[in-house]
Amino acid sequence: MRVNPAEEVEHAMREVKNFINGEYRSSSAGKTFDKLNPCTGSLFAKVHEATREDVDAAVKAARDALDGPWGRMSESERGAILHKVADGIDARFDEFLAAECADTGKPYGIASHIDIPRGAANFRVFADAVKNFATEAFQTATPDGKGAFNIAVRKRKGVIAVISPWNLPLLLMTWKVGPALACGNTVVVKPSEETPTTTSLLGEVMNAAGVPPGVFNVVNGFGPDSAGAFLTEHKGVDAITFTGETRTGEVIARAAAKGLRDVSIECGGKNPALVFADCDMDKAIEGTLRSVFANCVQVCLGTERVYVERPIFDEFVERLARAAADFTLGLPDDPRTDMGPLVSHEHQQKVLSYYQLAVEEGAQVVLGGGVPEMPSELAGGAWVQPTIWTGLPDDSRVVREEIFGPCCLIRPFDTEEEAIALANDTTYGLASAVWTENVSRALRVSTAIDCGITWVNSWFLRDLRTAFGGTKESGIGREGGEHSLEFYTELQNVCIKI
Ligand code: NAD
Ligand code: 6OD
Repeated sequence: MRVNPAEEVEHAMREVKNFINGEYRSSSAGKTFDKLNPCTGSLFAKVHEATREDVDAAVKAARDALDGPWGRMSESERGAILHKVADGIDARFDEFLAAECADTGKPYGIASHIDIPRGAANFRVFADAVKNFATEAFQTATPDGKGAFNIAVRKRKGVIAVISPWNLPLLLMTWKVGPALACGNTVVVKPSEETPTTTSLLGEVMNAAGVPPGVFNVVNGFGPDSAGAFLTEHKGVDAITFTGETRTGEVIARAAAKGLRDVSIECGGKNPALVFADCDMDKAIEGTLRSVFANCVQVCLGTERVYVERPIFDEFVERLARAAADFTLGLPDDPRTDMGPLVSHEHQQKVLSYYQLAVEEGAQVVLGGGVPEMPSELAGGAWVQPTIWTGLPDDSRVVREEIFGPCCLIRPFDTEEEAIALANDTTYGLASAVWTENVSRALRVSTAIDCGITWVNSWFLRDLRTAFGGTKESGIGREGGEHSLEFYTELQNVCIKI
C-alpha cells in the first residue's frame, strides 16, 4: 500500500500542542484527545486540550504583546513580517499540504490549489491592503467663524479570538488572522478539534518570520466546557471572529454580548444553483459538478439545491449523474483521486442519516445514497457515495437543512420568477450560482436572490478584495478587503477646534 499523507507529517506533529507566547506547551492538565485519520480511522495524532488556565495564559500573552514591539511597529514593518509569514508557508508548502490532507482526508489536488496557496495569500493581501485603507476627514463650520477639523484615526481593536472550522482549516483561519495582525491586533486561535495541525504548524512559521511572542497563540480543544467556550467567554478578549455552524454562531453571539464585544459570524448555507435553458450546458455541468462535490462539499458555499429549467432537466440530471458516477474515491496523494472521505465518522453518520431521510421523504435516488465499497485498508474511513436525488418535496428536511456532504437535490422549474422564489425559500443566505448566457437575466436573477455572494457562470471564484458573508442565518457582517479591516479596527474621531 502507498504511504498515507498522515505518515509523511513529521513525527513532532503527531503530538499537537498549544502555542502560547511563542512556544509549544502541553495541556496544563495533561489532557489530550485523539485525532483519527479520516481515510482509515486509525489514530493519527494526540492533541493537547487547553484548560481554562492555558486559555488564560494565551489571552494574557496576547494582551501583553499588544503593548510590546508589535504594538509599536509601523504598518509597513508589520506588513514586511506578514510577507515573511506568507513566504514561510510557501517554503514549507509540502508540509502544510501533507498536514492539511492528513487531518481532513481531502485530495492533494484541491488543497494544493486552494487551501495552502490561500493560506499564504491571506497574509500578503491584507498586509498590502491595510496600507491603502483610508480614513475620513470633515471640516466643520463653527459660530466663531474659525471652524474645526474632524480627523478619523484607525486603531487596532485589541485581542481577537478566532474560532475556526474544519472544512478549510488553514484557509479560513488565516482569512481572519491575516487581516487581524495586519491591523496591529494580537490573536488567540481555537482551531477545530478535527483539524488542529496546520494551525499549530503556523506557530513555527510565525517564530521564524520574527512575529513577536504572544502575537499569535493557539489553544486546542472543543466548544462547550472546553477551549472554545473558555476563550469566547474570556473577559480579556476584545472581539470574536467565528466561522462554523449557525447554532454555534448563536452561542458565540451570546458570549460576545457579555461586555458588548464586537463579533463577526460566518455560518452555513443551503445554497441554490439556478440553471436556465439558455446556459452553456458544458460549463453548467462542469461548474455544478464542482459546486456539489468538491471537497465532498464540505464547503459552506457548496450547492445543495439545483433548480433546472424544465426543457433541459432530463439531460442535465443524466449528465451530472454520469459525471459524478465516474469519480474515483481514494487517498489524498493519489493523483487519480477525485473525492476523499468526510472529515470524521461523526460527520459520516450525520450525512448518512440524511441519505436515509431522503428516501423516507420520497426522493428518487438517481445516484449513490450509501457507503462505497473501499479496499480493505481504507474500510475504516469516513467514506460516503456522491449522491443525487430528484422528487423531494420543497418542504422536506433534506431540502431545507444544511447537510455538508457530497449530495444535492435536482428539481425542475418553469419560469424565472419560480426559480427566484425557490432560491429564496430558505432560512439561509450565503451563496448562489446562476447559469445563463443571457446578461440581462443574469443581472435580474442574481440581484433578486437574497444572499451574500452570487456567482454567474462560475463558482468559488474569489477576489479577496470583495465582500464575503451571508444574510439571514448565514451570518453577521462581511469579511474581505476593507470589510475585514473595518472589523479589526476601531475608528476614533479627533475634533480639532481652530
Ligand atoms: P462548528 O460550529 O461545529 O465548529 C466551528 C468551531 O466552533 C470549532 O472550532 C468548534 O470547536 C467551535 N465551537 C463549537 N461550539 C462552541 C462553543 N460553544 N463555544 C466556542 N466555540 C465553539 O462548525 P464545523 O462543523 O467545524 O464547520 C462546519 C460548519 O461551518 C458548516 O455549517 C459550514 O457551513 C460552516 N462554514 C461556514 C463558512 C462561512 O464562511 N460562512 C465557512 C466554512 C464553514
Ligand atoms: O474564500 C474565502 O475567503 C472563504 N471565506 C471561503 C469559505 C468557504 C466555506 O467553506
